[in-house]
Amino acid sequence: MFSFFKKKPAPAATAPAPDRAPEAPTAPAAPGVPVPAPSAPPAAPTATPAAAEPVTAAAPTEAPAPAPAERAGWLGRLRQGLARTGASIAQVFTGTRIDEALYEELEAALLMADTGVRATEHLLEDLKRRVRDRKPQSPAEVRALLADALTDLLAPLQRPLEVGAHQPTVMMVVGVNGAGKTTSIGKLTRHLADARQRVLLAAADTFRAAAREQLAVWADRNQVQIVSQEGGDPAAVTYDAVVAGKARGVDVVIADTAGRLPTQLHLMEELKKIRRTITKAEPSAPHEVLLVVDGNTGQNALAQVKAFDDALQLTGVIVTKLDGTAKGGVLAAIARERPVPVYFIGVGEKLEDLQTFDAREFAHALLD
Ligand SMILES: Nc1nc2c(ncn2[C@@H]2O[C@H](COP(=O)(O)OP(=O)(O)O)[C@@H](O)[C@H]2O)c(=O)[nH]1
Ligand SMILES: [Mg+2]
Repeated sequence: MFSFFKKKPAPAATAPAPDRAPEAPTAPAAPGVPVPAPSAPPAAPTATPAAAEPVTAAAPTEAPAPAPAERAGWLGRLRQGLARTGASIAQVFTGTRIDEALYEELEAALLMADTGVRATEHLLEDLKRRVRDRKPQSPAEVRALLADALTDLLAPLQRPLEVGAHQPTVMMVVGVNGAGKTTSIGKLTRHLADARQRVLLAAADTFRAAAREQLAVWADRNQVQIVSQEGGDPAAVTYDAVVAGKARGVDVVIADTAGRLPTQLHLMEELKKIRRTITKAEPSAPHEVLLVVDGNTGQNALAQVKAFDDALQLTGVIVTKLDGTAKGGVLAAIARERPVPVYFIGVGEKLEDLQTFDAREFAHALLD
């Protein structure tokens, strides 16, 4: 689910759009209030003159609860995706004794699940501490303690994406080819549009005509605007989109980028250039730099988080394809080694397959 901040007064009431000052001073200190899950009816944050407080859209009358059936269906697909990993970890707890052999088996199972050495060590130490404190009587109880330890490890990754503190909120979406960037942008756009956010897409993957067309289909489907330019320079397209977004007073600008380049130019250099260009168009932007990673790539996903974060200072991660052969442990590795918030996880290609990340829910999907 998203959090929204109270919308500022309509741009027309303040100053002409092109030379509006950056809106940093109003950046709220407190987290926003959750607004309905993607498919729920829109919360419609209304523009009022008092702009400082986070919107109170969580009030039952304004923000109906997330559609439970949809979330449950999604959770089922997540459980299914993680079932094999879950089974091999569960195997560790089928015995009758809580001994060193159990911990050794658990270590192997966690490593197999892409958890990585550091997060595995952390989880084992934490688990042993919990076992000393709580003195469980059976391996099954130890497994419940492991779920607690995993929840605590993952908790810092759980943070809602917030829009509304800036107008527009400018997001740049990056990641290697095929990770699911364009698909995730499409789903995200739909969720934002459902919450009555006006979205403008920038087709900054200008290298492949197919990429532009794919984004245009999503734009069309969601009835949002798109800035696209055949064979154009990705940075120029993004710049135009941010300028247009400011002029038109949209709520969110999302730039889709390329994951592979046909030229000699290094991908990271190209993406850094896009990032700088966004800042030229709006000094407070980009407000979000989101990395999309394919959950199937295991420890490589962690390497991607580190590399993209070093180059671009990520604000969030979207982990896709946890419905396939993904092992899931990589989230623990990210939490331990590069804790960038995981805004969403994807478990399929359909719209409702992208949902917010919840640490406890994920830990239990994996371990119950
Ligand atoms: N199974 C599954 N497929 C996905 C998911 N997200 C994206 N895909 C598929 O992955 C492929 C690549 O996605 P795309 O958005 O084009 O990747 P991009 O190159 O990063 O823009 C497409 O076939 C998508 O339908 C997901 O969560 N689960
Ligand atoms: Mg794409």
